[in-house]
Amino acid sequence: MSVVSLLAELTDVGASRAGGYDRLAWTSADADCRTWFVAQASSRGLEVETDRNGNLWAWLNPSLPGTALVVGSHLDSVPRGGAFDGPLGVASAFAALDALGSVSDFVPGRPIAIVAFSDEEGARFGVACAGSRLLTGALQPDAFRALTDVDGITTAEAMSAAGQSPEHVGLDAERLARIGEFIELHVEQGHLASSAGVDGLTSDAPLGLATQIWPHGRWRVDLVGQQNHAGTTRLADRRDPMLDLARVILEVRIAAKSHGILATVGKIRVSPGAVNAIPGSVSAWIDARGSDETLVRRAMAEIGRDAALESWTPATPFDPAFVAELGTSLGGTLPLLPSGAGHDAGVLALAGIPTAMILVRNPSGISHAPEEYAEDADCERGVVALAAAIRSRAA
Ligand code: HGY
Ligand code: MN
Ligand code: MN
Repeated sequence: MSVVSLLAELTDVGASRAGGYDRLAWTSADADCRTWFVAQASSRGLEVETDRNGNLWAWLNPSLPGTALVVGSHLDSVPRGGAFDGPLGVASAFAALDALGSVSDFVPGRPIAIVAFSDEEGARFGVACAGSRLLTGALQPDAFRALTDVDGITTAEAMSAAGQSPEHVGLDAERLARIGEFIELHVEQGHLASSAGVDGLTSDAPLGLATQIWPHGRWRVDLVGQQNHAGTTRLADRRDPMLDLARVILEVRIAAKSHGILATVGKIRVSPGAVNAIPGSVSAWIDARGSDETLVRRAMAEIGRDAALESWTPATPFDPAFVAELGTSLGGTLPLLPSGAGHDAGVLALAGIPTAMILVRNPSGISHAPEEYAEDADCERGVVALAAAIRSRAA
């Protein structure tokens, strides 16, 4: 089945009326994505399982000796996310196995698994790559179970409601030991490369290999005022945290510019959130990233405000030898790019697993938005490359 057809099967899953996709972790849309994964895996005779952390696995020849080659990505999205961030990697994995299955001389010499990591975006509970971080022990069970969404629902309650026990989340050393290498195909996100002085993907070079993931973190700032009536409280008597929020948002942009990093206030929560009440409190979340960890830390120190760090990803280089080997097996011409976006591949790399990412050109330069896009022909090229990568690593 082509990757374009596989993606088309997800067109209506979690489609937002406002455009894009709402496939947040442990919601009904997430469940529908999981149903799609199981159906694709089962129809290919792959052995399907959900691990203790909610990650989905589809195994080809699991009883073969040796460690597995794992390919895949994630299926969840940010609110109003794009169609490709995550699903392109999972759909391409199924399409690549289909392509190899039709090649008579492809006989896997090791187990192969397709994975869909759970809650990569951290859009509902705030911590990115929750499924892969639990798997590798980078996220502790208690810290995970304490996370809540905007309605105060805990991860444990959301998982239980979705039929997945949260009881045994955490490091899965036995499963980790089975993973020999991981290759994640992913849609290119932004033209960061060009700003980093590296040519981004172009129509002449629609595929690339990631060299690293830039350090990035998420901070929360809580601002407290005095809730009061909007129509009866004199200006002089107000303690309005919204004014403070306005200053924080400006300070974030100024600090980002002066330190040469990227920083965003993309999420706020206002209490009580009534048009006729001065807020009593406001929470804001800052996403800050950059090529240099020191610059990110310095910028955040400049903003101050007791910003509480909620999620941190250190600078994550991919194993250069593994990336080089993969590049050679793919013809030796793919451009090498840094990734400003975080990925499960980064979590596995930090756990010591040889990991690489195949990036597929996104001419829109937009991601985490409905306009995110990859051309059919480039998606097909990605499958050809992934199939070649699997063949070179698993034959
Ligand atoms: O936020 C990120 O960089 C990724 O898309 N989770
Ligand atoms: Mn992604
Ligand atoms: Mn994403």
